[in-house]
Amino acid sequence: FPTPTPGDKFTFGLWTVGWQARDPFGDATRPHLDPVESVHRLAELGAYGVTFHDDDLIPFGSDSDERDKHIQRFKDALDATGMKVPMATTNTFTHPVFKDGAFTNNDRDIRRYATRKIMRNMDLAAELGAETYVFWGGREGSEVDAGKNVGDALSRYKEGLDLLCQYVIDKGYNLKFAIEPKPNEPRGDILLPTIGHALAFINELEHPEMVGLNPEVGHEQMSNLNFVHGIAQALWHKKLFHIDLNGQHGPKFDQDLVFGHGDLQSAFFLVDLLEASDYDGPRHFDYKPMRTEDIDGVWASAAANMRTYILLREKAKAFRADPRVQAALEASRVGGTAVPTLAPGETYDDLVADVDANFDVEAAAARGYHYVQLDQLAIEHLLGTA
Ligand code: 3MF
Ligand code: MG
Ligand code: MG
Ligand code: MG
Repeated sequence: FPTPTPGDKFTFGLWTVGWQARDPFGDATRPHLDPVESVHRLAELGAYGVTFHDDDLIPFGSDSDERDKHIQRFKDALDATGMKVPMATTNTFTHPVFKDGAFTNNDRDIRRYATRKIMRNMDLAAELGAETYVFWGGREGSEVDAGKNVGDALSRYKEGLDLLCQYVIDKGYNLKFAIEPKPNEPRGDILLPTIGHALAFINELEHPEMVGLNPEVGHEQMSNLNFVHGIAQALWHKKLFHIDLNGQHGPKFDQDLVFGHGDLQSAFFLVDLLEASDYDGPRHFDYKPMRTEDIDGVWASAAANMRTYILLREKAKAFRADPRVQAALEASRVGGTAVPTLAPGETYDDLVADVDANFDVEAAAARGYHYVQLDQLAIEHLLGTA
C-alpha cells in the first residue's frame, strides 16, 4: 500500500486534529493539542502542510509578545519538518463579538474590527508563503428574516472583500481568496449557502479574478446537493481555488467525518474528477476526529483520510483503465456531450431543415442509456471484485 508523501499535497487544518470535541451538548473529550505537536505528527504521517485560523495558532487576546512567540515556535516546527502553509483563514465566529457575523454584522464597528483582524492574519499568511486565503462566513446570516437586510448585508460582504482584495494588491501579496459556502450551522441560515450562490456573488466583486471557492464536501450535502457536480461546475468556471474534503451521511448537521466515511461512492467519483482535472492545489482535509476518539484515534483518523484518498485514487485509475468500463461509457454515449450541437459552419436554419427531414423521434426515444451497468462497474471496482 502506498504511504502518503508530501507529493500527494495532503494538508490538514490545525483545528481538525486539534478539535477537543466540545459540542452543543457536551464538554471537551480531549485535552488541548499543541499546534507544534500537530505539525510534527502530521509530517510523520506524510502530510504536505497545515492550515490555520489566526486563533488556532495565537489564542484570542494574546499580546504582541505572546503572539510573536507562538508564531516563532510554529515557524520552527515548519522549518524542522519541511511542512508548508498553503492556506490560512480567520476566526470570525468563535468570540461572542462575532455572534451576528463579521462582514455583515448589523454593528458597523464590529465589521470594522473584523476587517482589521483579517488584515493582520493576512500579513502572517503572506509571510508564511500561503497562496490562498479562505473566507468561511459561518456567522454571516440570521435566524430571523426581519433581522437581516440581506441585500444590504451582501453589499457589506462585497465591500469587505473588495477592500481586502485592494489590500492584497497594494501589499503585493501572492494571495487569492476562496469563499467557503455552507447552508446553515452555526447560523440558522448562512449567506452564500451553496457553491452556486457564491459563484454568482463573485461576479459582483471589484476583482472577481482574485476570488474563487473552497467548497466542502459535507456543506453541499447538508443541502442535499451533489458535491461531484458542484466541483465539476466550479472547475468549469475556473473557480476551484481550494477544497475541504471530509465525509457526511446526507442532509443533517455538519458531521465532518473522515473523507469517504458516509458517502463512499460520491468520494470515489470526486477523486476520479479531481485527479483528471487541472486542479493541482492541496487535498485539504477539514474533518473532525469523532468525539468518541482518544488522542491515538485522532492520529489514526488523520491517517485514514489520506489512506482513503490514495485508495480511491488507485480505484479510479483502475476503473478508467478497465475495458469493460470503456465499453460501458461508449454504450452510454458519455462522449456525446463533447460534440457541439451545431456542426462547424451550420446555422440554426440548417438544424431545423436537418431535424425536420431526418430525425426519428420514436427511434430516439426508444434508445436506452445503460447507465446502470456503468454504476455497477463502479460499485464492483469499489468492492474490489472488478
Ligand atoms: C465550518 C468549516 C470551517 C472552515 C474554516 C475555513 C472551522 O463548517 O468548515 O472550519 O473550513 O473556517 O477553512
Ligand atoms: Mg465544515
Ligand atoms: Mg463540515
Ligand atoms: Mg471547511
